[in-house]
This record gives sequence, C-alpha cells and structure tokens, in this order.
Amino acid sequence: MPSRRFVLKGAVGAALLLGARPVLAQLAQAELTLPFAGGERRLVTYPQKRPLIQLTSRPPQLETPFSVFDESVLTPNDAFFVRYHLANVPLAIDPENFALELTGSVDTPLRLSLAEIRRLPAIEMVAVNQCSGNSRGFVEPRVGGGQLGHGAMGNARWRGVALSTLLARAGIRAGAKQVTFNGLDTPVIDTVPDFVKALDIDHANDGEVMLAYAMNGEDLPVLNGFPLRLVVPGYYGTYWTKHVHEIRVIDSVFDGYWMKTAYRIPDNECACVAPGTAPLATIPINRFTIRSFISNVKEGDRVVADRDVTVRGFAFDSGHGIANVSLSSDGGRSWSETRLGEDMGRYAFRHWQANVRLPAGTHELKVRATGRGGETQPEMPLWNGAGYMRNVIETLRVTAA
Ligand SMILES: Nc1nc2c(c(=O)[nH]1)N[C@H]1C(S)=C(S)[C@@H](COP(=O)(O)O)O[C@H]1N2
Ligand SMILES: [Mo]
Repeated sequence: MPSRRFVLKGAVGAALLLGARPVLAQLAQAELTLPFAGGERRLVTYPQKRPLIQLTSRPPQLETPFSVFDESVLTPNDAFFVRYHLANVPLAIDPENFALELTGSVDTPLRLSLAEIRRLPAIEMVAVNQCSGNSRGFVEPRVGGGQLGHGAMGNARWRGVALSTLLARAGIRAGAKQVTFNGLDTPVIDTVPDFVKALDIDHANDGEVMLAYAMNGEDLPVLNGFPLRLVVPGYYGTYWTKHVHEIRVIDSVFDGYWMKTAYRIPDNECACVAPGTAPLATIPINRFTIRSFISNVKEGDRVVADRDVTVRGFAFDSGHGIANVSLSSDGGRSWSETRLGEDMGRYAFRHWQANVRLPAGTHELKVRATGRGGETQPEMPLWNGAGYMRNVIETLRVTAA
C-alpha cells in the first residue's frame, strides 16, 4: 500500500534533482571514459541511485555502467538508467493525492487514486526498457543527440495494471484511434512542447501494455517514474511514459511534437539511409531491433591462452524471443552456438554462456543473436540521422597470453 509519503524536499533534494553543479561536483565519485571520442564522463549519485554515468544534469540523464549487466539478469533499481526531456522533473510526489485521469473518447471518464489502481487485477512481466538512442556514441559518421554508451537500457520485473483493464472500465467509444499519455514533468519554457506520446488503440488495448507501480518488487524509483509509469513491452523507451497522470482516448492520430516531429525513423525495412542523407518518408519509431552483448569481458582484456575461458552475456529482441546466440572468436570467420540461460519471458534479457580456448595472440570476439522471428544482427552498422536502433554485431578485442 502506498502509505508512505514520497517527497524529495529540502535544499539538497531539490538541488540534486535540478542538477545544481556545486552539489553534483561534490557527489562526483569518479570519472570514466566511454570508448568513443568525447566519451569522458563523471559518475554521480542521485537519490535512490548508486553512482551512475552522467549524460546531462538538467534534466538528470544517467546511464548504467556496463559492468552492472554482468551482475544479474534483472537490472537493479538503483542502477537503472534515467532519461528525461523536460527540465521540470517532479520533485515532490504525494501518493495519497496522486490521481490518474482517463478521459476523451470513452463512455465513463475515470479518475483513480493509487490505492484504487492497486486494488485492480495485477499483471507482472519481465521486460527490457531501452532508449531509442542507446549506443548512439558509437555511430559513425557521428550524429547529434545524447552520446550514449550501451547503458541506456535495463531489464526489470514490472508489476501493475493492464491498460486494457482501465480501458474496459471506461468503455472505448466507436471511432477511437489512439491513446495519449502525459506525465507530471513539464517544460521550463513554453516554446518546448510538453512530452506527450501516443499508441494506436489496438496496441494500447492488447493486454500487455501496462501501468506499472512496481519494479523488481519495490515502488518505482522516483527517477524511473514514481508512482506510475507505462510499460510498452518490446517498444523503445520513448513510449514508456513516467509519472503518467493523464491518459486520453482520441479519434485522430495524435500530432504532438514528440510523435509528429521527434522520434521518427526512415520508413523502410532497415530504418536506415546512406550516411549523411535524409529519408524520403518517416514513421514513428516502434519495436526494438535484436541485440546481443558480451558482459564479462571488456575491450582490451587479457585472458589466459590455451585454457577454457568462459564468455557470457545477454540478448534481447522486440518480443519474438531469442532463438540462439552465436559467438565468434576469430573475427566472424567461424561461429559456434552458445548455451542459453533461463527464459524469463519473450521481452526479457536472455543470458547466454560459452567456453572458448584462444591461442596466444590478439583475437576479435563477436556475438550475434537470432530471434524466433528469424531476424538477426547486421555485420555492418545501419545508419540513420538520429542514431536510433543500433544493433550491429558487437566486437571486442582481447589478448590471450
Ligand atoms: N514523463 C516522461 N516519461 C518519459 C520520458 C520523459 O522525458 N518524461 N522519457 C522517455 C524516454 S525517451 C525513455 S528512453 C524512458 C526512459 O526510462 P527511464 O528513465 O525509467 O530509464 O522514459 C520515457 N518516459
Ligand atoms: Mo529514449
């Protein structure tokens, strides 16, 4: 029960969330360099978070240090990445007075307290949240936007109410086309449009799109959307509205800035164009591409030659599920299948593991996932102007000695 008041207040709390420089400078724990030009970053601490990689301070944007992904298949709440667009992020949220409104093209508009939402039938699901621009810092030729490493993703167990449950209570009227979602954060200047996103009505009503109030068995961290966030399994994080308090059923295709202008991808099969060019037509970004990573070996690591070395990592896709993950230790000339770990559901990270024996010398390790829908990862990176949806086969160089 949301009995306890969650309020981040006082000079320190406010300064932390607003990212006042002197406070953050004090809290900078360490520095690190992401492996691309301009990759120098600080590790900073925010309320409910361990030290994370700072991308911006106003609004707070944090990425997860990659080593976290090797600790556990579920990304801990205190290490989960943080992404915001608008500088007015909610500092004080009172769960007693919070209300979710569902209005628009419905028979019965709803206004529900958190306690009422928690009394509705709950669903639970492990699903990956990933920012559209995850790994953008690796894109060549370089593109504008947050220069992220691979840490703008995370895998969590979400618990909440299916949006379809609320839509059924409200009663969707004939002619409904989309559903829009708005959170408590607001722009600081009125030339910046409010962050409102939309899903098609059938998608919103599919029984999997969820209003989550819990993450890995606890209340959502404030920076990850307390007290309620949308979970859109298999879809990029841009749709996962945090602090969601207004839901509207509409009879048109929503034309707000964050749907019509931002978060668009080339309207073709690869969502790509020749580097430096613009697409003829675009559509809203939607499902994840398939990806895989090695988590226990880093670029430049040394391993023991002529001995079994365990290599492990994880893969995920948009919800077909992972069919297999292959590993190459000779730069992609030969591949062998790895052993998959526990299946936590088709939207979750899937662990994999393999043993390799490397003769003395330098070797290129590559990992490639194939989904149950047949999709796999390209050898050469695909390019688009926003640096979205990166899913090239990742390569690491190690030295065996
Ligand atoms: N209210 C609100 N929700 C939001 C955003 C935002 O700016 N405001 N950003 C979205 C984007 S682009 C991403 S990638 C995810 C990130 O979720 P996280 O911060 O919990 O990791 O939140 C989404 N939900
Ligand atoms: Mo994002």
